[in-house]
Amino acid sequence: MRSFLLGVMALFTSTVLLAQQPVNIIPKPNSVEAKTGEFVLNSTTLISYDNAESKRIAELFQSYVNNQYGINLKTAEKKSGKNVVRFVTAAKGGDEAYQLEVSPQGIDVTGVKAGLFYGYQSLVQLLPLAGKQADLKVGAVSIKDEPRFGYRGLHLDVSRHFFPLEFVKKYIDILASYKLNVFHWHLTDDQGWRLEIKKYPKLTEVGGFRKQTLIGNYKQPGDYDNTRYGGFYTQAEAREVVAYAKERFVTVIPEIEMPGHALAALQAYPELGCTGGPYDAAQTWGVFDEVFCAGKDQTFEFLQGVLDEVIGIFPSEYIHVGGDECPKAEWKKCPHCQKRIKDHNLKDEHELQSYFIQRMEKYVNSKGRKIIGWDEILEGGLAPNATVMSWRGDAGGIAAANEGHDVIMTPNSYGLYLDHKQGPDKNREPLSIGGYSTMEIIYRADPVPQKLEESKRKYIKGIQGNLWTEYIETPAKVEFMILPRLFALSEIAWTNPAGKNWKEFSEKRAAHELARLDRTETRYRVPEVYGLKDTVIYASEYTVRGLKSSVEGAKIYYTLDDYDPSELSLEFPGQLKITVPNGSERVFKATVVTPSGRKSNFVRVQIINTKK
Ligand code: TNX
Repeated sequence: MRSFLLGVMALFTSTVLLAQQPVNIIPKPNSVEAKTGEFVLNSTTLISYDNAESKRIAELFQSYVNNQYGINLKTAEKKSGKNVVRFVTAAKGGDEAYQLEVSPQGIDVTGVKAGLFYGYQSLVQLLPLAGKQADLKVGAVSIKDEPRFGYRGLHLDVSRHFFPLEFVKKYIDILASYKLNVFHWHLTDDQGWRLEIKKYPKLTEVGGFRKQTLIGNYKQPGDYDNTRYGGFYTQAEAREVVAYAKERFVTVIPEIEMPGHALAALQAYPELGCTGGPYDAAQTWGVFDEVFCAGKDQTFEFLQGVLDEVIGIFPSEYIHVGGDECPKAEWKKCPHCQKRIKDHNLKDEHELQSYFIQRMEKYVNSKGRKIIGWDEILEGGLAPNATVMSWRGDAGGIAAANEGHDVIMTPNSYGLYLDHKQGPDKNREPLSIGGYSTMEIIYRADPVPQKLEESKRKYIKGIQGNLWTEYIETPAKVEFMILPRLFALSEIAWTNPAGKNWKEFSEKRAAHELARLDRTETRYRVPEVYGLKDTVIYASEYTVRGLKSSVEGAKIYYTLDDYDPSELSLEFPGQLKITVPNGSERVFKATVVTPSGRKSNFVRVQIINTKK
């Protein structure tokens, strides 16, 4: 009896002590087997590598553990035995695949190239939340992982607002930590040309600056700040970004806009426009009639000269040539453009736009590269080898795939416009362009449209989030706009949709990852409390329950007086019964406050008792 009891007790303690620990990784790995037990990493643990490639990743891990926990680990070559974190270069599928084995004896991260780096990214997410601690416990687990899509991108517009080089690097760090592998750098637009071109120095000297900038939301006539604004990256800096990204397995795709969104270039070289100018770089947002002249050969010579240098700086397979939002008004009036239409038997200005892009495509192809463009490049006939970025919904992507062209899905309708506001009420959000996109909208989107015929689905190469910065002036606001929506984006890019579960994603893994971010300087938007939406209820009594905080370790506070709740308010007790006298109403507002003191927007429930 005694031994039986002891046996039961032993079993009990072992299941308690050896319970499986949650595997909080974003994006969710494609195969996870949680095991019992844990590995304890402390100052006696060794990090091992087997060649120069794994040594670099091993050292990344070493400095991460040092920075986050103040634990200084030693590295060594080909170490076997217990208490070792091993980075092993061995192919486990494609270049992006990895395997991560955590057992009480040690940790093995296996993969080649990007795969090994992604294994490292998964491992650091499994470490406990940062802070000084002697023992870092990592639950035993066996992970086999590889991405659903080969193209997982994030875009940044540095024309509307300019961001310092150091921040561009941080942006790349952020996207790489969620296993994205493309940084689409939107370098030119109406409001500023941001890349040094040696052959055309005025592009940045003149085109890099605008006279002033619109204040607040777009309206006509607007209010302006009366302050010259601008900046640009030298070629040396751009190369630095390319090299920095490469170390993180991120490809930088540069975008040079043509034939529209060209005012900054025209400010510098007015002879490239239909009328010859003068032109001013735009001081407000939108679409402008003044575009590159499609009739003058000079325009093509210029753009080829630009692309020669761009191709020299950026080794990416793709060069983005824009192609979006090009009004045809000027071309209709321009004798050069009309002559071009006649000489080439083009039907209209749409075919002229297609002529423009196809001519540039030939040039880019002759240099061994491919073009990618926004979905307007479909109009008037698609350039033969072009890849299409579908942004105005998914129709452009579907049309391109049906024609056998590769497609990157980035539609605003899938929530992938990260400049859109993150809550339904604009008065609770910072200034933005409008629209509406949340982590949930993105999470629920599937990049492969159901409407697309099975045999054409292979043309969908991946997805991308776009961050247009008309209304985003600071690095802090960039971070606020991408986080945490990037979590959902990375997950639909990486993880097969079979096991999708919004509740598990949002309340467990995203909440945990936000708690990690909460301990850093990086800004993010605290999602509203889960389990409640703005509502009006007609009743004499209402019980609020089932609320969940959106950040692990955060608290929920509430008010009943219609003031905005904060950490100064009452803490939500888990369940709250509200009674409303006849002919009265009560307003319940709840907000999430994180351990570092960041606050979500409130959610508001109005309870009205209409009885007399
Ligand atoms: C459309 S997306 C644009 C950009 C704007 C953006 C604002 C695309 C190809 N063109 O020029 O910044 O909307 O959301």
